[in-house]
Amino acid sequence: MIVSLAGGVGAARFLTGLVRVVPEEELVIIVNTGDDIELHGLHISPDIDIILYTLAGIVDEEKGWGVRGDTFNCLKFLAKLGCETWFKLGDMDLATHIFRTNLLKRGFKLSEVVDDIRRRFGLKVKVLPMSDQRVETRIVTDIGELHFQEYLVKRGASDRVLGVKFAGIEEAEPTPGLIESILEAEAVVVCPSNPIVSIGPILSVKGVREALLRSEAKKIAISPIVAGRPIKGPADKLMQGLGLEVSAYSVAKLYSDFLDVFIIDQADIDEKDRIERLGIKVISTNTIMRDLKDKVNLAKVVIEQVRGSRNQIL
Ligand code: FO1
Repeated sequence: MIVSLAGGVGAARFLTGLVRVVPEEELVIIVNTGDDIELHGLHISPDIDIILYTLAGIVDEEKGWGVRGDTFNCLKFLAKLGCETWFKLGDMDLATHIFRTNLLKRGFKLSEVVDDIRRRFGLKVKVLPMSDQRVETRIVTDIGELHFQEYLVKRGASDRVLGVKFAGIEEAEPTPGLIESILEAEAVVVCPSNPIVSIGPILSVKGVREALLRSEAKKIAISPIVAGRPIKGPADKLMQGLGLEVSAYSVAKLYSDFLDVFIIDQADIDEKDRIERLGIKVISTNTIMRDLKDKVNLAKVVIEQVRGSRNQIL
Protein backbone atom coordinates (compact mmCIF):
# COMPACT_ATOMS: atom_id res chain seq x y z
CA MET A 1 0.00 0.00 0.00
CA ILE A 2 1.23 3.48 -0.92
CA VAL A 3 0.04 6.35 1.28
CA SER A 4 0.14 9.93 0.00
CA LEU A 5 -0.12 13.15 1.99
CA ALA A 6 -1.89 15.66 -0.21
CA GLY A 7 -3.07 19.24 -0.54
CA GLY A 8 -4.84 20.63 -3.59
CA VAL A 9 -3.77 21.25 -7.19
CA GLY A 10 -0.08 20.14 -7.10
CA ALA A 11 -1.01 16.93 -5.31
CA ALA A 12 -3.90 16.20 -7.66
CA ARG A 13 -1.64 16.56 -10.71
CA PHE A 14 0.93 14.19 -9.23
CA LEU A 15 -1.77 11.68 -8.19
CA THR A 16 -3.10 11.64 -11.77
CA GLY A 17 0.25 10.09 -12.68
CA LEU A 18 0.41 7.84 -9.63
CA VAL A 19 -2.93 6.13 -10.38
CA ARG A 20 -1.50 5.15 -13.77
CA VAL A 21 1.55 3.53 -12.19
CA VAL A 22 0.06 1.88 -9.07
CA PRO A 23 -3.35 0.12 -9.03
CA GLU A 24 -5.94 2.41 -7.39
CA GLU A 25 -6.82 -0.24 -4.79
CA GLU A 26 -3.26 0.04 -3.43
CA LEU A 27 -3.47 3.79 -2.80
CA VAL A 28 -4.53 5.75 0.27
CA ILE A 29 -4.61 9.55 -0.03
CA ILE A 30 -4.63 11.55 3.21
CA VAL A 31 -5.96 15.02 2.43
CA ASN A 32 -5.64 18.40 4.16
CA THR A 33 -8.92 19.85 5.45
CA GLY A 34 -7.47 23.04 6.99
CA ASP A 35 -8.63 24.94 3.87
CA ASP A 36 -12.27 23.91 4.45
CA ILE A 37 -14.68 26.79 4.77
CA GLU A 38 -18.38 27.35 5.37
CA LEU A 39 -20.01 29.64 2.80
CA HIS A 40 -23.75 30.18 2.11
CA GLY A 41 -24.40 27.63 4.87
CA LEU A 42 -22.48 24.96 2.94
CA HIS A 43 -19.41 22.98 3.97
CA ILE A 44 -16.74 23.38 1.26
CA SER A 45 -13.71 21.03 1.28
CA PRO A 46 -11.55 22.46 -1.55
CA ASP A 47 -8.58 20.09 -1.35
CA ILE A 48 -10.74 16.97 -1.15
CA ASP A 49 -12.88 18.12 -4.08
CA ILE A 50 -9.84 19.04 -6.18
CA ILE A 51 -8.49 15.51 -5.69
CA LEU A 52 -11.82 13.76 -6.30
CA TYR A 53 -12.67 15.86 -9.38
CA THR A 54 -9.17 15.40 -10.80
CA LEU A 55 -9.07 11.63 -10.32
CA ALA A 56 -12.63 11.35 -11.67
CA GLY A 57 -11.47 13.24 -14.79
CA ILE A 58 -13.99 16.08 -14.38
CA VAL A 59 -11.79 18.86 -12.99
CA ASP A 60 -11.40 22.19 -14.78
CA GLU A 61 -7.78 21.55 -15.74
CA GLU A 62 -6.98 25.13 -16.57
CA LYS A 63 -7.85 26.37 -13.07
CA GLY A 64 -6.98 23.12 -11.31
CA TRP A 65 -10.19 23.32 -9.22
CA GLY A 66 -13.93 23.25 -9.88
CA VAL A 67 -15.78 21.18 -12.48
CA ARG A 68 -14.92 21.43 -16.18
CA GLY A 69 -17.59 23.35 -18.14
CA ASP A 70 -19.35 24.55 -14.99
CA THR A 71 -21.68 27.57 -15.06
CA PHE A 72 -22.14 30.18 -12.32
CA ASN A 73 -25.88 30.98 -12.42
CA CYS A 74 -26.50 30.24 -8.75
CA LEU A 75 -23.58 32.47 -7.73
CA LYS A 76 -24.91 35.33 -9.92
CA PHE A 77 -28.27 35.01 -8.21
CA LEU A 78 -26.62 34.93 -4.77
CA ALA A 79 -24.88 38.21 -5.72
CA LYS A 80 -28.32 39.71 -6.56
CA LEU A 81 -29.43 38.68 -3.08
CA GLY A 82 -26.53 40.65 -1.65
CA CYS A 83 -24.28 37.67 -0.78
CA GLU A 84 -20.50 37.80 -0.99
CA THR A 85 -19.39 35.84 -4.06
CA TRP A 86 -15.58 36.11 -4.01
CA PHE A 87 -15.30 32.31 -3.77
CA LYS A 88 -16.33 31.09 -7.21
CA LEU A 89 -18.69 28.16 -6.66
CA GLY A 90 -20.01 26.72 -9.91
CA ASP A 91 -23.48 25.21 -10.28
CA MET A 92 -22.25 21.61 -10.58
CA ASP A 93 -19.66 22.15 -7.82
CA LEU A 94 -22.45 23.46 -5.57
CA ALA A 95 -24.22 20.11 -5.90
CA THR A 96 -21.23 18.46 -4.18
CA HIS A 97 -21.34 21.02 -1.36
CA ILE A 98 -25.11 20.63 -0.91
CA PHE A 99 -24.77 16.83 -0.89
CA ARG A 100 -21.89 16.90 1.63
CA THR A 101 -23.51 19.48 3.92
CA ASN A 102 -26.79 17.58 3.97
CA LEU A 103 -25.06 14.33 5.01
CA LEU A 104 -22.96 16.12 7.64
CA LYS A 105 -26.14 17.69 9.07
CA ARG A 106 -27.69 14.22 9.24
CA GLY A 107 -24.77 13.13 11.44
CA PHE A 108 -22.44 11.41 9.00
CA LYS A 109 -18.72 11.99 9.49
CA LEU A 110 -16.72 13.87 6.84
CA SER A 111 -14.68 10.70 6.13
CA GLU A 112 -17.93 8.77 5.50
CA VAL A 113 -19.23 11.47 3.17
CA VAL A 114 -15.95 11.61 1.24
CA ASP A 115 -15.97 7.84 0.88
CA ASP A 116 -19.54 7.97 -0.42
CA ILE A 117 -18.71 10.66 -3.02
CA ARG A 118 -15.54 8.77 -3.97
CA ARG A 119 -17.59 5.63 -4.67
CA ARG A 120 -20.25 7.53 -6.62
CA PHE A 121 -17.44 8.95 -8.79
CA GLY A 122 -16.30 5.37 -9.53
CA LEU A 123 -12.94 5.77 -7.81
CA LYS A 124 -11.27 2.81 -6.10
CA VAL A 125 -8.55 4.81 -4.38
CA LYS A 126 -9.09 5.41 -0.64
CA VAL A 127 -9.40 9.13 0.19
CA LEU A 128 -9.11 10.06 3.88
CA PRO A 129 -9.69 13.58 5.15
CA MET A 130 -6.98 14.18 7.79
CA SER A 131 -9.62 14.49 10.52
CA ASP A 132 -13.39 14.37 10.97
CA GLN A 133 -13.13 17.35 13.32
CA ARG A 134 -12.90 20.91 12.04
CA VAL A 135 -9.42 22.37 11.72
CA GLU A 136 -9.14 25.86 10.26
CA THR A 137 -5.94 27.27 8.81
CA ARG A 138 -5.69 30.92 9.81
CA ILE A 139 -3.14 33.34 8.46
CA VAL A 140 -1.94 36.02 10.83
CA THR A 141 -1.31 39.13 8.73
CA ASP A 142 -0.60 42.83 9.18
CA ILE A 143 -4.35 43.52 8.86
CA GLY A 144 -5.33 40.81 11.38
CA GLU A 145 -6.14 37.09 11.31
CA LEU A 146 -7.76 35.70 8.15
CA HIS A 147 -9.22 32.35 7.14
CA PHE A 148 -6.80 30.83 4.59
CA GLN A 149 -9.37 31.23 1.76
CA GLU A 150 -9.89 34.89 2.68
CA TYR A 151 -6.13 35.41 2.62
CA LEU A 152 -5.66 33.55 -0.70
CA VAL A 153 -8.83 34.01 -2.74
CA LYS A 154 -10.60 37.09 -1.32
CA ARG A 155 -7.47 39.20 -0.80
CA GLY A 156 -5.16 37.60 -3.39
CA ALA A 157 -2.38 36.73 -0.90
CA SER A 158 -1.57 40.45 -0.77
CA ASP A 159 -1.21 40.85 3.01
CA ARG A 160 2.04 40.52 4.88
CA VAL A 161 2.19 37.12 6.61
CA LEU A 162 3.21 37.17 10.26
CA GLY A 163 2.23 33.64 11.24
CA VAL A 164 0.08 30.57 10.54
CA LYS A 165 -2.32 28.86 12.97
CA PHE A 166 -4.29 25.64 12.71
CA ALA A 167 -7.33 26.37 14.87
CA GLY A 168 -8.80 23.22 16.43
CA ILE A 169 -5.73 21.04 15.74
CA GLU A 170 -5.28 20.01 19.40
CA GLU A 171 -8.77 18.50 19.53
CA ALA A 172 -8.66 16.95 16.05
CA GLU A 173 -8.39 13.16 16.01
CA PRO A 174 -6.90 11.45 12.94
CA THR A 175 -9.66 9.81 10.87
CA PRO A 176 -10.21 6.10 11.61
CA GLY A 177 -7.58 4.02 9.81
CA LEU A 178 -5.26 6.95 9.07
CA ILE A 179 -2.50 6.12 11.56
CA GLU A 180 -2.75 2.40 10.73
CA SER A 181 -2.36 3.14 7.02
CA ILE A 182 0.90 5.03 7.68
CA LEU A 183 2.20 2.26 9.96
CA GLU A 184 1.37 -0.47 7.43
CA ALA A 185 2.39 1.39 4.26
CA GLU A 186 5.09 0.25 1.90
CA ALA A 187 5.78 3.92 1.19
CA VAL A 188 4.51 7.32 2.24
CA VAL A 189 4.70 9.96 -0.47
CA VAL A 190 4.47 13.63 0.45
CA CYS A 191 2.98 15.24 -2.67
CA PRO A 192 4.37 18.47 -4.15
CA SER A 193 2.00 20.55 -2.03
CA ASN A 194 2.46 23.67 0.05
CA PRO A 195 4.56 22.52 3.05
CA ILE A 196 3.06 25.14 5.38
CA VAL A 197 -0.70 25.13 4.74
CA SER A 198 -1.29 21.81 2.93
CA ILE A 199 1.14 19.30 4.44
CA GLY A 200 1.68 21.29 7.68
CA PRO A 201 -1.86 20.68 9.01
CA ILE A 202 -1.71 16.92 8.22
CA LEU A 203 1.63 16.57 10.03
CA SER A 204 0.15 18.47 12.99
CA VAL A 205 -2.77 16.09 13.52
CA LYS A 206 -2.27 14.04 16.70
CA GLY A 207 -0.08 11.00 16.13
CA VAL A 208 0.72 11.56 12.44
CA ARG A 209 4.33 12.68 12.80
CA GLU A 210 4.97 9.95 15.38
CA ALA A 211 3.47 7.35 13.01
CA LEU A 212 5.78 8.57 10.22
CA LEU A 213 8.77 8.21 12.53
CA ARG A 214 7.70 4.73 13.66
CA SER A 215 6.62 3.39 10.28
CA GLU A 216 9.04 1.25 8.30
CA ALA A 217 7.60 2.68 5.08
CA LYS A 218 9.97 4.45 2.71
CA LYS A 219 9.18 8.15 3.08
CA ILE A 220 9.54 10.16 -0.09
CA ALA A 221 8.67 13.80 -0.77
CA ILE A 222 8.56 15.82 -3.97
CA SER A 223 9.61 19.45 -3.74
CA PRO A 224 6.86 21.97 -4.50
CA ILE A 225 9.57 24.65 -4.80
CA VAL A 226 11.52 24.84 -8.05
CA ALA A 227 14.33 27.37 -8.55
CA GLY A 228 13.30 29.28 -5.42
CA ARG A 229 9.62 29.63 -6.40
CA PRO A 230 6.46 27.61 -5.80
CA ILE A 231 5.01 26.02 -8.93
CA LYS A 232 1.59 27.34 -7.86
CA GLY A 233 0.14 29.18 -4.87
CA PRO A 234 1.48 31.35 -2.06
CA ALA A 235 4.10 29.01 -0.50
CA ASP A 236 6.83 31.63 -1.02
CA LYS A 237 4.90 34.34 0.85
CA LEU A 238 4.00 31.97 3.68
CA MET A 239 7.54 30.61 4.02
CA GLN A 240 9.03 34.12 3.97
CA GLY A 241 6.48 35.24 6.56
CA LEU A 242 7.63 32.42 8.85
CA GLY A 243 11.27 33.42 8.34
CA LEU A 244 12.09 30.45 6.12
CA GLU A 245 14.28 30.48 3.03
CA VAL A 246 12.18 29.72 -0.09
CA SER A 247 14.06 26.73 -1.47
CA ALA A 248 13.84 22.99 -1.98
CA TYR A 249 16.39 22.66 0.86
CA SER A 250 14.11 24.54 3.21
CA VAL A 251 11.22 22.15 2.42
CA ALA A 252 13.50 19.13 2.94
CA LYS A 253 14.46 20.55 6.33
CA LEU A 254 10.80 20.75 7.38
CA TYR A 255 10.47 16.99 6.68
CA SER A 256 14.01 15.96 7.65
CA ASP A 257 13.01 14.14 10.86
CA PHE A 258 11.12 11.44 8.92
CA LEU A 259 12.18 11.75 5.26
CA ASP A 260 14.27 9.12 3.40
CA VAL A 261 14.20 10.44 -0.17
CA PHE A 262 13.61 13.94 -1.55
CA ILE A 263 12.83 14.50 -5.20
CA ILE A 264 13.96 17.87 -6.50
CA ASP A 265 13.72 19.42 -9.92
CA GLN A 266 16.78 19.23 -12.15
CA ALA A 267 16.91 23.06 -11.96
CA ASP A 268 17.81 22.67 -8.27
CA ILE A 269 20.70 20.24 -8.71
CA ASP A 270 22.97 22.73 -6.88
CA GLU A 271 20.96 22.08 -3.69
CA LYS A 272 21.63 18.32 -3.76
CA ASP A 273 24.71 18.27 -1.48
CA ARG A 274 23.20 20.52 1.17
CA ILE A 275 20.01 18.40 1.29
CA GLU A 276 22.03 15.17 1.44
CA ARG A 277 23.87 16.57 4.45
CA LEU A 278 20.49 16.43 6.24
CA GLY A 279 20.75 12.65 5.86
CA ILE A 280 18.24 12.50 2.99
CA LYS A 281 18.82 10.77 -0.36
CA VAL A 282 18.22 13.22 -3.23
CA ILE A 283 16.94 12.39 -6.71
CA SER A 284 16.75 15.11 -9.34
CA THR A 285 14.36 14.88 -12.26
CA ASN A 286 11.80 16.97 -14.11
CA THR A 287 9.12 17.78 -11.52
CA ILE A 288 7.15 20.28 -13.61
CA MET A 289 3.99 18.46 -14.71
CA ARG A 290 2.83 20.02 -17.97
CA ASP A 291 1.08 16.96 -19.40
CA LEU A 292 0.10 13.41 -18.52
CA LYS A 293 3.49 12.07 -19.64
CA ASP A 294 5.28 14.35 -17.12
CA LYS A 295 2.90 13.22 -14.35
CA VAL A 296 3.41 9.52 -15.13
CA ASN A 297 7.18 9.96 -15.37
CA LEU A 298 7.33 11.67 -11.98
CA ALA A 299 5.18 8.91 -10.44
CA LYS A 300 7.54 6.30 -11.95
CA VAL A 301 10.58 8.04 -10.44
CA VAL A 302 8.87 7.90 -7.03
CA ILE A 303 7.80 4.26 -7.32
CA GLU A 304 11.26 3.27 -8.55
CA GLN A 305 12.54 4.38 -5.14
CA VAL A 306 10.11 1.97 -3.48
CA ARG A 307 9.95 -1.02 -5.78
CA GLY A 308 13.24 -0.81 -7.66
CA SER A 309 13.62 -1.08 -11.40
CA ARG A 310 11.07 0.46 -13.77
CA ASN A 311 10.36 -2.97 -15.29
CA GLN A 312 8.75 -4.14 -12.04
CA ILE A 313 6.22 -1.31 -12.12
CA LEU A 314 2.75 -2.44 -13.31
N1 FO1 B 1 -9.43 29.24 -5.84
C1 FO1 B 1 -9.38 30.51 -6.26
O1 FO1 B 1 -8.30 31.06 -6.45
N2 FO1 B 1 -10.54 31.23 -6.47
C2 FO1 B 1 -11.77 30.69 -6.29
O2 FO1 B 1 -12.78 31.37 -6.47
C3 FO1 B 1 -11.83 29.31 -5.88
C4 FO1 B 1 -13.02 28.65 -5.74
C5 FO1 B 1 -13.03 27.28 -5.42
C6 FO1 B 1 -14.25 26.58 -5.34
C7 FO1 B 1 -14.26 25.25 -5.01
C8 FO1 B 1 -13.07 24.58 -4.76
O3 FO1 B 1 -13.09 23.28 -4.44
C9 FO1 B 1 -11.86 25.25 -4.84
C10 FO1 B 1 -11.83 26.60 -5.18
N3 FO1 B 1 -10.63 27.30 -5.27
C11 FO1 B 1 -10.60 28.63 -5.66
C12 FO1 B 1 -9.35 26.65 -5.01
C13 FO1 B 1 -8.95 26.62 -3.55
O4 FO1 B 1 -9.43 27.66 -2.80
C14 FO1 B 1 -7.44 26.56 -3.33
O5 FO1 B 1 -6.72 26.32 -4.47
C15 FO1 B 1 -7.12 25.48 -2.34
O6 FO1 B 1 -7.77 25.65 -1.13
C16 FO1 B 1 -5.61 25.42 -2.10
O7 FO1 B 1 -5.26 24.12 -1.89
